[in-house]
Amino acid sequence: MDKYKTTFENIHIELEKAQHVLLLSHKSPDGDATGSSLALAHFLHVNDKEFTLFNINKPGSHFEFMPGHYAFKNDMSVWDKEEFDLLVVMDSSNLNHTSVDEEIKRQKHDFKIINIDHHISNDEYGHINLVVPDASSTSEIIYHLLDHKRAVTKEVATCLLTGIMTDTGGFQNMATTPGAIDVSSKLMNKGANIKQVAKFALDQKPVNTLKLWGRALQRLKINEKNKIISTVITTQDLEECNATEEAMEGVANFLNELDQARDGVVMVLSEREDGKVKGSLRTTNGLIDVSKLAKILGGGGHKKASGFTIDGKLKEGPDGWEIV
Ligand SMILES: [Mn+2]
Repeated sequence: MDKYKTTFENIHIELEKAQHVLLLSHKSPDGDATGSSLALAHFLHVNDKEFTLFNINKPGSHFEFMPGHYAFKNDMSVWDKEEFDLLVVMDSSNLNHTSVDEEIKRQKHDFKIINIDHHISNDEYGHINLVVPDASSTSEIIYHLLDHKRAVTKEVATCLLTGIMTDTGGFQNMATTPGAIDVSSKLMNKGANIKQVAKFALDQKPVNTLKLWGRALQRLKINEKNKIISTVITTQDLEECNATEEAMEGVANFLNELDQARDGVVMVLSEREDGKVKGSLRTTNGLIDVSKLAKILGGGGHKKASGFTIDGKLKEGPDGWEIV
């Protein structure tokens, strides 16, 4: 992380200068988006900085163990009421993923953007870009940024450990690097509550989520020839299971663990409420780079985990499911 020291310094200078910071992360925030933005919120709070912690969707109830979670706002009036001069966007490879890119464009006053992320496909949309594709998670990057000021408290540590543990699938997927383990051990030394993280962020699945997963598993298709395992989730499923979009997130990772998925590609197509279909791609095959496939379809991500979004709806026809 040594080569990022100047960037850390520049970010701290901007944070210090700012009058009002707006903290933002991608919609349907996962453990990493929630944990990294909450950690920075704790840091600003301790330093008596005025800030607003915003996400278009409030984090799921299984993240409520994270200290300060109640500070999240999803009330759109924030965008008319508050005049921020610094926007920090975390875990979002482009501004589009925040679902408030239009609001950002609409702002008439001057503000700077700091972009902190670990996705290789990051657009570098910030005035300052701290993009570290080798990092397991944005939370791992935030650890180094805050440790630069010796500012990792117990509260911060629990939030950041959540981000690392969820993005590495409990230290099991390809993102599990020595760096991720090293930072996690330091976070435990700072008092991070690993038991809570494991219980609430990893193990506990709301019944609504399990119902939704049940539908996805029922529709599982294995193409032996092309080694593609796929399934679909519709907005009707979401409604009938009373589940949120975030509940869909773990399905692709779960399928990627299956023995049948070894060396193949996992694809989960999920219909979104905004008339789009999201595709999640996973592979454990060292020779396959699914981010290339995602890029062709207008998306991006990592070599082993990527995604894309296309306009359309999912429809079941005589030959199976298709995007129409
Ligand atoms: Mn992440």
